[in-house]
Amino acid sequence: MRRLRLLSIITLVALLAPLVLAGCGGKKEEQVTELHFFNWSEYIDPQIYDDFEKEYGIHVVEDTFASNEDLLSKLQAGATGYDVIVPSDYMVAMMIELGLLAELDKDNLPNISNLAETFTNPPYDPGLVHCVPYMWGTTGIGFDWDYFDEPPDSWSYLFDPDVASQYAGYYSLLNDPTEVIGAALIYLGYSPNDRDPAHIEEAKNVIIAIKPYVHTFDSEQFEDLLSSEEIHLAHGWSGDIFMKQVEDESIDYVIPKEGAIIWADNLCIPKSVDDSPARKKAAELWINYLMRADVAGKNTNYVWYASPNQAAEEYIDQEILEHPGIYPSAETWKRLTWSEPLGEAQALYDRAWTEIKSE
Ligand code: N2P
Repeated sequence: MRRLRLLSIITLVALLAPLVLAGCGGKKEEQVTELHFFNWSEYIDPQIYDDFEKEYGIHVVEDTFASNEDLLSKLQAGATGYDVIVPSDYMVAMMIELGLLAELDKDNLPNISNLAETFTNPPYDPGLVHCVPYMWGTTGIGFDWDYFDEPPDSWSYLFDPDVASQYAGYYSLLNDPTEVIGAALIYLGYSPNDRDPAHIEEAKNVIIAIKPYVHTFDSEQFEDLLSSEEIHLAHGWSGDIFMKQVEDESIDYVIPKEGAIIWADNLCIPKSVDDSPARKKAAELWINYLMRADVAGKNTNYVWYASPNQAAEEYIDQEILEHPGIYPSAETWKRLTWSEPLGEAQALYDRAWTEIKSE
């Protein structure tokens, strides 16, 4: 009997304690100890996760996606577990239109003042209402000098059957509809944002014709495949190749003479996070941390992608700041094109991609 009374007192105390405590300190916010970051693969210095956790007690869990279209379909399928995502420019515009992004509270992002002027008002998110730029780069051709006397500086290496057949089985294309169809359009002399159904059809047929020569469609390991000499050419992203070059000097990267796509990836918070003020705050804390000058500098030194963060420059290695493959010259800039949201034509690209992949 006495035991029973003691037990019920203990239960009562256990039940009431949180209420009493909450009452004392006003309404206590739920403590966030874990954050889910949905990023491209190999796109952050992992040390930054440890540093952030040490400083703020929040553990960042990383999950990776391989393309903007992948990221979009996960969100559209109802994924609500991600606190911070990293879409590229054109995808930011699409996501804003679809109502998938939360608005940022600038009061929680003082480090936004570190950004270079040119990145503070991008056309895909004027005034940085939803996102802040993370890194930028270009999409070109990675290659292994052991197999070339001259850099393979033309898309014909990948898309002209006469040339591409010489590399049959030894090259990869990104597993990315916007990049692959965009590159084929550039090869054909069109814009990577071309909306003419006949041109998109033409690009699709070019890709289907060379598909037998493609070793693999890959966006996450192409630099490793180059290094292991499984492939000699890779349609790929600048920084991934340069990062690999550090350990394998025979690997290099070239922006094709016909032109290429330039892109900027952005840190954004999915709309669903608005339901939890504590999670939203933690997400903003993480974004603000990534914009801290020393952190952004350290990150660029690791991933070899250009930083939109002006204040970070004093922390970025000179070798990177002066690298023409990372910060292209004015001359090269003229050949670069940003991807745009395609509106109605998006369906044509989607259909073309499905046909390419199922051929
Ligand atoms: C990093 C991939 C860069 C993202 N591995 C291309 N938008």
